[in-house]
Amino acid sequence: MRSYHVTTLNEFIIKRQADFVYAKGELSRLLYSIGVAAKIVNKKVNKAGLVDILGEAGNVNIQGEDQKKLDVFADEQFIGALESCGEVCGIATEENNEIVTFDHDLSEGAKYIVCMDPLDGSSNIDVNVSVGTIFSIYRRVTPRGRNPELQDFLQKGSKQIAAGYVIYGSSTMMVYSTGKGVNGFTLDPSIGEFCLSHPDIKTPDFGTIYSINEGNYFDFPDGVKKFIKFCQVKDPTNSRPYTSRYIGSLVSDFHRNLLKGGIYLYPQTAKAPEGKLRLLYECNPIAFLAEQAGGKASNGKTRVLEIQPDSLHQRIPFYTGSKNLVEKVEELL
Ligand code: P6P
Repeated sequence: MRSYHVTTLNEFIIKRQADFVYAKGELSRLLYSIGVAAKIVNKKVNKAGLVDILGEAGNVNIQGEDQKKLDVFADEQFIGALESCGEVCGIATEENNEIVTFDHDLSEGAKYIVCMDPLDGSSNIDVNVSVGTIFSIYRRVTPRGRNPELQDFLQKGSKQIAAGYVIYGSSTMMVYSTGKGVNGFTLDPSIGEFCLSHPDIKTPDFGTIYSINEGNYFDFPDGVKKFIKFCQVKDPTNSRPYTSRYIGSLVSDFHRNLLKGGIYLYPQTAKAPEGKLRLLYECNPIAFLAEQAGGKASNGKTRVLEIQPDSLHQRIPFYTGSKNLVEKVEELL
C-alpha cells in the first residue's frame, strides 16, 4: 500500500473481509451501513447547539419538521440504515422496550441481529459534552427466514461477532472490533470518510486513571470505597500515581481510558441497586472491546462476557479497563 494513501473504513472492512474465509460480505455491508448512519447522526449532533435542534420531542421546529430528541433521531437513523442494508433481521435498542423485527423478505433471511444504544449520554448534549453510539452484533440462533425472537438477543457477550462505538467528540471516531483486535477511524469531514487513525489499539496493562461518580460514594460496596482510597493514597515516594477523570459519558470515559490506560467503574447504588449500565447494549460491547485491546471487564465477580442475560434492558454493576485496576477492584470486592 502506498504510504500517502489513507485507509478508509470501507477499504479496511473489505481488506479485513479477506481474513474471514467464509465471509460473503454480509458483515462488511452491515458495518458499512453503521458507518453511514453514524455520519448522518454526527451532522445532527454537531449542530445540536442550534435552537431548532434541541428540545423535547413533540414540538415543531422552524423547518416545520416534527421536533424529536436527538436520541430518538439517532435511533431512527440506525434502525433505518440497518433495516435497509438487508443483513439484519432485528435490533434491540435502549429507545425501544421490545425488539424491533424487520419482517420483510429483504431482511427475514438475514443472519445478524444488533443490540444498540443509539445515543448514550444524550443528556450531555445540551452542555456540549461528547456523546456516543454503542453497537453489538450477533449471529441469530433461531432459524433464518422468519422473525427473530427474544432468545436471539439474550446471548452471552462472548458470542458477539463484532462490537464498537462512535464517539461524537472534538473529532468523530468509530472504534470497532470483529474479534481480531481493535481499530479506530477518525471522520475526515472534508471527504466524508472515516479514515484509519488508530490501528490495532492496545490498552496499557498498567492504567493510572479511575473514572467513577464519587457523588455516590456512600452507596458504594466497601470494596469500591477501599479501591477509591487505594487510588488516593500516596506511595512511599510521596507521589500519587493515580488520577481521577470523569466525564459522565460512558463512551468518552471509556475511549480516553482505552488509549491512556485506566478503569471505568459504575457500581450498584441506592438509586440503581443492579447498577445503571445495560448489559446488552452498553456493557457487553464495551467489554468485548476492552478484552480485544488487552483489558478486562467484570461485574465485580464475573467476566461480563460470561453473564447469561435474562432480559433486554437488564442492568449490571460494571468495571472495565486496564487489567491491573480491574483485578484490584475485584480483589477488594
Ligand atoms: P451518572 C449516561 O447517562 C450514562 O449512561 C453513561 O454514559 C455515563 O457514564 C453514566 O450514565 C453517568 O451516570 O449517574 O454518573 O450521571
